[in-house]
Formats: sequence, structure tokens, C-alpha cells
Amino acid sequence: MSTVLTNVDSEKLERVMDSFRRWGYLQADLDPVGHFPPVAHPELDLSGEEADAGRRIYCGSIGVEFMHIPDPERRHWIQQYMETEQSLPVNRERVLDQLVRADIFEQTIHSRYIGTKRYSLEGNTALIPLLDEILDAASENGAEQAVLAMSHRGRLNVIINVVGRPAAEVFAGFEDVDPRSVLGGGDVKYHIGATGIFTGANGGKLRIHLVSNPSHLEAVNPVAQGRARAKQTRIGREGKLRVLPLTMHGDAAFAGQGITAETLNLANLRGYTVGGTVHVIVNNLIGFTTNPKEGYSSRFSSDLAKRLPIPIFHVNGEDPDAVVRVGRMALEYRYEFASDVVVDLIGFRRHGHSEVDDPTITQPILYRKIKDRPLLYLSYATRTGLDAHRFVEKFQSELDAAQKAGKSMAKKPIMRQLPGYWSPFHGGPYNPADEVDTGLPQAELQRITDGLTRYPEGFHIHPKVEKFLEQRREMGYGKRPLDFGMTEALALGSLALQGIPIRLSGQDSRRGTFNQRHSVLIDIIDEKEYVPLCHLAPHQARVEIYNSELSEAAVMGFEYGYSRDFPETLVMWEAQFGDFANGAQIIVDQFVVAGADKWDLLTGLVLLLPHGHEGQGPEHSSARIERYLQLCARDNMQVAQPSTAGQYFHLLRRQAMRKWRTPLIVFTPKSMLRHPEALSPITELEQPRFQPVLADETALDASRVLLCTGKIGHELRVERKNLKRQSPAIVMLEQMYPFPEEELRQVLGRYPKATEFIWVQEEPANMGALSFVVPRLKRIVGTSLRSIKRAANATPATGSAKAHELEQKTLITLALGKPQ
Ligand SMILES: Cc1ncc(C[n+]2csc(CCOP(=O)(O)OP(=O)(O)O)c2C)c(N)n1
Repeated sequence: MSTVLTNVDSEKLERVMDSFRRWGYLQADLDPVGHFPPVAHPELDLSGEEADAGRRIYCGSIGVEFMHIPDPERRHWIQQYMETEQSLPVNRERVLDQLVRADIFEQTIHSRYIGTKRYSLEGNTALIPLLDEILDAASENGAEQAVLAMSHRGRLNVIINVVGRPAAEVFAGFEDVDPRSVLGGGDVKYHIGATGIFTGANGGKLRIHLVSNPSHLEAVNPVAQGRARAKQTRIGREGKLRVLPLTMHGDAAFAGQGITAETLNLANLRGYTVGGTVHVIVNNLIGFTTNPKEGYSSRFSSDLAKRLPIPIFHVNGEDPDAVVRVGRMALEYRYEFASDVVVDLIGFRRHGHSEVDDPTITQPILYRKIKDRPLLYLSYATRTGLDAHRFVEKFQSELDAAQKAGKSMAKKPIMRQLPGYWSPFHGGPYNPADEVDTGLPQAELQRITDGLTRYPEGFHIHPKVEKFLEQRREMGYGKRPLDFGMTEALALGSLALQGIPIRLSGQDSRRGTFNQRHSVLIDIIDEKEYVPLCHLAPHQARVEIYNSELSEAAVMGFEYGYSRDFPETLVMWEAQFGDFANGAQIIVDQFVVAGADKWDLLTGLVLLLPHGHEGQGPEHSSARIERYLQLCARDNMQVAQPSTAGQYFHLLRRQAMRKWRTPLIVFTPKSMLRHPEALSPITELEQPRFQPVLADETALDASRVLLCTGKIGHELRVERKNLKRQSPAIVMLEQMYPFPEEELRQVLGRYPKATEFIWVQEEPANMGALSFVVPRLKRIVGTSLRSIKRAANATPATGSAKAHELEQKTLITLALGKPQ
């Protein structure tokens, strides 16, 4: 404050300033179109020299909300910045150049591609100098890379003016060159990702990764954070310094989409933090045709961000000097406190939502006002006395040349370059040549078991966990059959020893929802933690297992993002119960299953989805197998339901060890976790590979062959044993996609007396694998194939445990049929 005022009563000054620090943003001059009239506030009803100073600082073009931050050091930091660094020099020539580039780009596209959607940035072109300042400041603070995410608005502008892609590539998009290359795939030009080099005012360089984005607003946020985290992890100790995440949002979407809240909540969680994200709300005070008062319940779109103790900088988008100043302040705050920050850049939208929309129908008054507003570069040139002409001419001729170059491109340009760590991996169709042996000798399994069951001297282990570890020891030494929990631990441990890092996250994943994992041992005296998987050998790879926040969409999105930048890691997201994954449906549809087709970007993400009808009611029963199978095409993912602990072991190891990077959806067990039929002898882990189909060796003479997947198969076997029968044969389909047609043909060929083939599932007729597998099975066994299932239903299961038992019994009785 000292540089602002002299000779004043310092106590009074503090009191007055405190009011402005607290409430000044309510009277700040924040928007160009008069949307935010000043709010009367009794604590701001002040006059005098001190009040004038307070008003000048806190009620100008910048309104900052920071007094809700409990940490006095952080509040003080902002206070200092606001009150003593008012007149930081701004490189106005550069700002003008940026504004010219932003405005002229939009104008050029507007006049040359009439009626084509581009989602113009006009009205908020200060975004370009804002990003320029943030990234420039980031590079001064040690950043080498930035992961950017944004939706449609201004994206093309950012691609050429910030990411640094040649404008010719964007013009090629408007010309729609080379349509044959994307028949049935690809994406629209304002969703595709881009990489490039940003060069700051002082020559600092930053590698930029603009994340590919679906139309689903805000869904990309956690993906960007996961990508940043992976990049930071690759770097190590300095990762958070060297990689900056920056996400941009529309005002309506930021306020309305739940995933924004979920993603903000990741900010300070150990397994998910990225050392602070810079959020920019590209606030044009409208969402499509919806006014702010219809779109959010509080004054600012940014109010959601107050769930975190972070500053929110509102800034008038028509004051570029203030915008640039806010950019630097926000960035420096991120670096000082490893904290998220929000910049609310408030402008307007010059055209309709897209350029084919007429906004005067829904907001006639507003658009009368907007019509007369000059382009920002012109008003800035006038205000600063700078000459914009030469910038305009230079950029215009650059664009003319770029348009020519774009038109003559024979191939659709690829606007990104994958980092080198992707080179060993590939996607594309399934190729059996990619298979690798995943079995391990018993001696190796014993060595891992030693590590898994060991804990430090003096560690106070919980008696139940002690017993659990004893049992695991017996399993690992082949003295009792292995359950799923143990084979999973052996798979992860063996991979870590092979140098493959592991990352598993989900709700309560450290212990495991079903008490099956106990990956973290907790000392019962001091709650110190010990993770055996991290202490198998001195030079093993990293193993990370995290309990996540109680969200599906953001966490799955984060793990998808992580897998995108760490293909060497086995990345797994686990649902508490499989049906909760539908909270992340956008991430599944838009990224996991379609990312390769839309953007040619791969992921090896594993989704672990507990599934099985066990009388627990409509929820907690079904992971909705049908939905994943419906999304399968062009080998875009693998869908499996391993029915034994050994199969699960091979499946996980295969996913990590092959070079084929395609998502893996696993329907994982609940009661089957310890079902005697699902346990595996240790010899199963010595087998070379995962089997997509398991034959029934005990009933090769059967005339009836039941085909099924998952728990029902075991229940059928148990009942067949109870009835002391040898038939029917029960064949398990362990992998549903890619559909193992050849393997099935071979297995079914081993039942020469079979006259009857039946698909059996416990799910209702309109759910489960039925509608996917039956037509494919018919190709193998003919149209005589029948199916046994619950009647079609609106919910997956009954709410009554007894009704479930009755239904299940009927199903099994029907399936087993009369003795041969
Ligand atoms: C999840 C989702 N719901 C709806 C839409 C359709 N939609 C596209 S843009 C838009 C308005 C977005 O407004 P805002 O977030 O303020 O961004 P702006 O376009 O104004 O920059 C809507 C509703 C969408 N793309 N995604």
C-alpha cells in the first residue's frame, strides 16, 4: 500500500482497504456491455482519500475475490500484488499485435467462408494476449510444457495464435481437403487437438499440447489434468514446475456442468494434484441462447470455484492492459503456492452461438449494443496511441499466403506430433502376433509372494490382515488355491518387477470394496502405511494405488488422460460397483472407446467393473455389459469377464506387456472373488496365456452345450455337481470382444455329440451379452441356438433377495434341463 498513499492514518487505511479487499469486486467495472451494475454494499459506503485508493485498486477493471482464502500468507500475497504493482509495464506493442491477430483471423474466416461454423472469439479476443502473458510468465517460472484444454469457442484462433500451428492447416480444415481419409471417423476441426511451440515475448519457448476435445463441454478438464500429471510424473521432482495445466471454459458450461466441480475437487488430492491449474473462463455472458440469470444461480459463473481456497480474478475483457496484468498475477500465484487459480475474462459474443445463428431473435437489446462496439484492436490502438496498420497488413498477408497453401494441401494435415514414448506402441486391428506369454514359473511367484506378505520389523499389523497375509502366503506357495485378490497382486507385483509401472485408482481401491485387496497395510498403533507392492525389489517400477474422490466422471477422465501420456504404465480405473461407471458415460463414449477413431489417439486404460447378479437389488448388480458391447467396433476395445483368478492374472499381464494399446473393459467379480469354482491352482499361472474361451473338459460327450460368461457358469457347475450329473457341458466365454470366433469354433468342435447349444445369462433378455453374442454364435452353431435368461426388464434385478434366489434357481434348472 505504501506506494499508493502517503501521509494517511494507517489504521484507518487498513480498515478501509479491508472493506475494498473484501467487497470491492462487487463494484468493479467488469464488463463491456453493462451486465454487472455495481452492487450497493454498506461496507463500501465510504469516502475520503483512503476510499478513493481502495476504489481505484479494487473497483477498476479487475475485481478479485480472495478474502475467502483462510491462509493469511496467500491473502497477503494478492493484496501486495494488487496494491503495489499497479503500474507494471505492459508490452503494448505485443498486446496490440496479438489483438490484431485474434480479430483479423476471425474477420478473414468470416468473410471468406460465409456460413461456416467457427465459434468466433470476437468480443473476447483479449484471450489471446491473456494466454500469451500466462505462458510467457510460465516459461520465466520454469515451465517447459503446457497442457491446454478448451472447447469450441476461439479454439481455431488459439491453435494458430498460441499453439503456433501454421494457419494453412486451419484453412485446409475449412476447405475440407482430403475427405476420403476420414470416412466414418475423424472429427470436426474445432475439436481436434494440436501440439506446437509457443514463443514468448522474450523468446522463451514452451511446448503446447492442446487436448483433443469432444463436444461434451467440460469433459476434457480431468483428461487434461491426468495428462499433465503423467507428464509431471515422467519428469519427477520438478514435474509440477515444468508442466503447466491450463484449462479454458465457457461461462455457462463452467457453472452448469457437474464435472467441473468434480475436477476442481482433485486439486489438492495426493494422487491427483498437478501443482495448480490455471482456469480461464472465456466469459461472454451467454450460453448459446441462454442468459446468465437462466444459467447460474449466483452472480458469477465462477462461483463454483469458491469450493476451493483459491483466488478468482474477474477482469474486463475490454481493458487489455488489465487482462495481461491479471494473467501474470494468476500465473505467479500458481507458482508461488502450487494452487489452482481462476481468471474470469469477461467480454461478449459478437455473433450468434455459431455464425449461422441470429442472436437478435433472443437478445435483441444486447445485440443492438454489441453491433456498435468497435473491434478490440481498434479501440486499443486508439487508447494507446499505437498504430495498428502495420500489424494488420503483415498478418493479413500471412493469412493470404496460408489460405493458398491450405487450399492446395493434398492430405488432411495432422496438427500434432506424438511424444517419443508412444513409438513402441500401436493401435489398429487386433493381431495375434502381438500376443506374448504371460505365465510365470512358481519360483518367481514365490519370490513375489515373499514381498507381498512381508512388512517391516515392529509394524503393528491388524490381526485380520495378518491372517489374510498368511493365507496369501499359502496361496503363493501353492498350498491353497489362489483367489482373485492374490492373482491381481501377483500380476501387479510381477509387472512392477519387470519395470512396468502401475497406477490404480478408484473409490476405496486401496483396501478394495470387497476386502479383497489390502494393498496398503496400516499400522494399528500409529496408522503408518506400508505398501508391500512398492517394496518388492530395489529397482522395481513405481506402484501407485489411490483411493479416489467419490466421483466417476472426473476420475475416469483423469486416468484416461494419464494413460495418454504414460503408455508404459498399466493404468486402471476401478468402479466401486460396475453400474456407477455410468456416471462417467461421457468419458467412456467420447474418449475411451472413440478416441482412436476420432483423433487417432490411443489408450491402454483398464476399467475394472464389478458385475454379477447376487440379490443385492437393481443397483450393485450390473455393470451393463450390453452397453460396452454395443460400443465395440473396429477392435476399438477389449471386453472380458475372466471367470477364474488365473485368467484375471493373465489378462492384466497381457494388457501391460503387449505393445497393442487398446482399452480393456473387465467385468470383475464380487461373490466370485472367493467362489471355490473361481479359485485357481498355482499351475494356472504357469500356463502361457489368457484363454478367450474355456472349454469344459469334463463333459466332452454332452449333447447339450451351455455357453455363458461370468458367475452364472460357476453356479451351473455347482448345481450340476449337486445333481451328480456329467452334462450339459458348460463353456465359458472369457473375452467377448474382439469376439474369439476362431477359438470358439475350435472349442465347440470338441463336442461331437452336441445337438443343442444354449446361451445362458443371468441378466434380463434386454441386457447382458445376449444381443451381441447370439448373432455371432449363430454364425458358428447355426440358427438352432437358443437362449435362457431373465425376462426383459426395465431394471437389471429384483430388490428382493428371495425373489432373486427363486429366479436364479429357475434359470439354472431350465439351463441344465433334463438328464441326458
Ligand atoms: C455437455 C453438453 N451439453 C450441451 C452442449 C450443447 N452446447 C454447445 S455450446 C453450448 C453453450 C455453451 O455456452 P458457454 O459455456 O457459455 O460457452 P460459449 O459457447 O458461450 O463460449 C451448449 C449448450 C454441449 N456441447 N455439451
